[in-house]
Amino acid sequence: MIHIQSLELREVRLPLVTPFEISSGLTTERRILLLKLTDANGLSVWSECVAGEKPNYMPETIDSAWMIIRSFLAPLILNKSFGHPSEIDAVLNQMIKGNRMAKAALEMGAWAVYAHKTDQSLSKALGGTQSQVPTGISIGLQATPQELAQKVRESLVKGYHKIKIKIKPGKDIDFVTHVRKELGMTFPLMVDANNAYTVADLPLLKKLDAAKLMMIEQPLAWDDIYQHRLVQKELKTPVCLDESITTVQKAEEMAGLQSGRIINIKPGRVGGFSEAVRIHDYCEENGIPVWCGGMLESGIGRAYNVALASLPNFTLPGDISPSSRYWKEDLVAPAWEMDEKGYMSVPTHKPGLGITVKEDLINQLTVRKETLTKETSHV
Ligand code: OSB
Ligand code: MG
Repeated sequence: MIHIQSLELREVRLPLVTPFEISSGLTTERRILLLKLTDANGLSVWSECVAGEKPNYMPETIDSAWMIIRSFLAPLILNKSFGHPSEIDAVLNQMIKGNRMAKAALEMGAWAVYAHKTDQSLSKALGGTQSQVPTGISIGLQATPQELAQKVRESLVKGYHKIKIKIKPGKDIDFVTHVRKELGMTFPLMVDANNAYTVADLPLLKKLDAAKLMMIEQPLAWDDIYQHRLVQKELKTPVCLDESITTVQKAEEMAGLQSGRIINIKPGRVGGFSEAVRIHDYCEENGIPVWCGGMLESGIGRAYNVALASLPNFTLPGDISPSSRYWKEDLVAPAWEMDEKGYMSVPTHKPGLGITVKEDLINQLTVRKETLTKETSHV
């Protein structure tokens, strides 16, 4: 049984080792919302909300998520009893529309509480079958094709199983062509546009076929499915949807309209693990490969992604990179690492997240804090 008695919200600031630029903005320091869920027996777990500082990827932000959790979501969960974490998302979705990143932070935290209480790893609780997952790297926009090729070269040497590069108009075909010319046509390379294009760019997008990419991620609008159909019809390269897939119904729309052939599942984007697993299962039944995306998470959010990525239909390498790719010092011990073959092990033999959260470091980095209990809930 899950019975959350208090919820602590924290904002921590963590500077990225390397600034990360996508088509809609640059991030140099993450403002991260962490939750600490404490149950009736005093068991505490940490979870992470993936919402960024600005609404440039999706509409939510760390500040909107904080408000939604405090005012609307926490009162639906606090001091209520749930038999299983899979019961939680229906309650949240019935009462509150959208705001899936805010919901996910709570829902995934409840799964971790459940995993701890039942003395199993989060991976096991979710139905994970893989004891290690291949790593992948997402490389932000670079100033020149030469600099990009250098970053890709270094990543290949480190052993990443998939290289994803960000593109936008003016930094696309020349950059991708240069990388292929310098480093070869066969290593696993893909691009992510974060909706920087429209259907008017179809002739340009078609030129990317020559680069033999694994996929092109979210070329069109963040909430579009229909127009991606026009792109997929014209391209040999598989289209992968990220932003557009917020529910399993959206995955069904994608498949039905043939708007894409691959899905990037981020549990934070879809409202948590229950929805993420529904998308995973639907894709598995329909022969659609999936991979686990990232949102520049700290080691806490990474634990949740790694657990999800251990499910059987995560057949493509995710945007799952070691702690050192993002942070000088991560919030967890041990830090997430990749082995010399480019794999990350899933902590399948430890209960819950399988890593220790550095509370002292979190305390030092905290710039904002709020504790919610039944008494502080006014809805
Ligand atoms: O589109 O996948 C994306 C980071 C922030 C917002 C959106 C995206 C990304 C990434 C980073 O690509 C992946 C990672 O966490 O390494
Ligand atoms: Mg993406």
